Amino acid sequence: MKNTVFLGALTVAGLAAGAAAAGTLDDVKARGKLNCGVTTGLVGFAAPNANGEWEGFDVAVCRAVAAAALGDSTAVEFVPTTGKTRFTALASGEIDMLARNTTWTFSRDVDLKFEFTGVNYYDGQGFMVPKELGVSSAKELDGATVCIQTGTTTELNLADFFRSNNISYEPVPIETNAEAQQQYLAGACDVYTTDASGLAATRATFDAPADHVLLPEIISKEPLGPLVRHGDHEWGDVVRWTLNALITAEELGVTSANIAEMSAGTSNPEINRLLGTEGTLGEMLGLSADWGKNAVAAGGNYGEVFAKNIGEDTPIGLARGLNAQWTEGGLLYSPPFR
Ligand SMILES: N[C@@H](CCC(=O)N[C@@H](CS)C(=O)NCC(=O)O)C(=O)O
Repeated sequence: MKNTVFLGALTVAGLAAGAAAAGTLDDVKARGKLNCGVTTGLVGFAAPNANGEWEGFDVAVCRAVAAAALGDSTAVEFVPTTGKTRFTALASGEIDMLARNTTWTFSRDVDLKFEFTGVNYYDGQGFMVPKELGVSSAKELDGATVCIQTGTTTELNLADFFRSNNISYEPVPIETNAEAQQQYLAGACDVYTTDASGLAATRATFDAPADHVLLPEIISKEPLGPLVRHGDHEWGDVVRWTLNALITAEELGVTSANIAEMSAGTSNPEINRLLGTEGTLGEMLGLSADWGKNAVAAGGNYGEVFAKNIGEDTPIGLARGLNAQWTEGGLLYSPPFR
């Protein structure tokens, strides 16, 4: 029992060691459904729409994996998890994967015994304050009350930031984003801090978004991505290469508009391998030849998923920034499909 790094880690590590980690791909196929852990609700990333169907940037990862593994992007059971419950849900086998704005950190990977299969959003922690407070920098927050979600990296970064700047704060611990929003708008805390993407998504749902400002400081690196259980390698490959398929599709210009046509075969061998008209990549993964085609057809390539759910033309309004393709000055760089 070595972990003191992360709250709740003792139970989680224990469960991970005991869970039947191997064979999740077989389990998913036998069940005919993917159990995908998401947030309890963060508009743009994962939230049920007016018809009760889950939608969002993280939801799209679940749907793409279901399409790759089962040929059906609707064969997903969405399991809401909080910052605190998500790791136990994954370690215990209640969910097959977690796609919930979860930061890839050393201790989650190594000590909690998970396997991050990539990054679907490069983020960092920010601060939101009501405009009327007249604060223009996080360094002016000495003595502030801060709404903060428990079981997150946010908690740990906040403590580091205030300590290294020699200022103090009073945490107002909360469990879900909905609760944070409520408490913050009710004035129970002066500041809400979380991943900058989460702040943008939350602010977009306010009646008067312009009354709230995001401070300039980004105090951490938050590479957010899907994860599976450590040791669950075949399944991890399916999740990893499904995300890579969405990223590669954007790089190669495969879109939901041209995928049907391109699936008949193109003059680009990598597109053909991605879409399954050439090579045996599907077979290597234990999937059908058209797994990559199905993954991309589920919600479009990475860029389409981004634009539709959180991009500049949505109320959330996020720029691609670090999440642009490497060819466009960003960090998105899928290994080759060969
Ligand atoms: N990336 C951080 C924070 C993730 C997090 O919990 N973010 C909040 C605020 S954006 C959230 O997703 N809330 C949704 C919910 O409450 O279910 C982590 O992995 O610890």
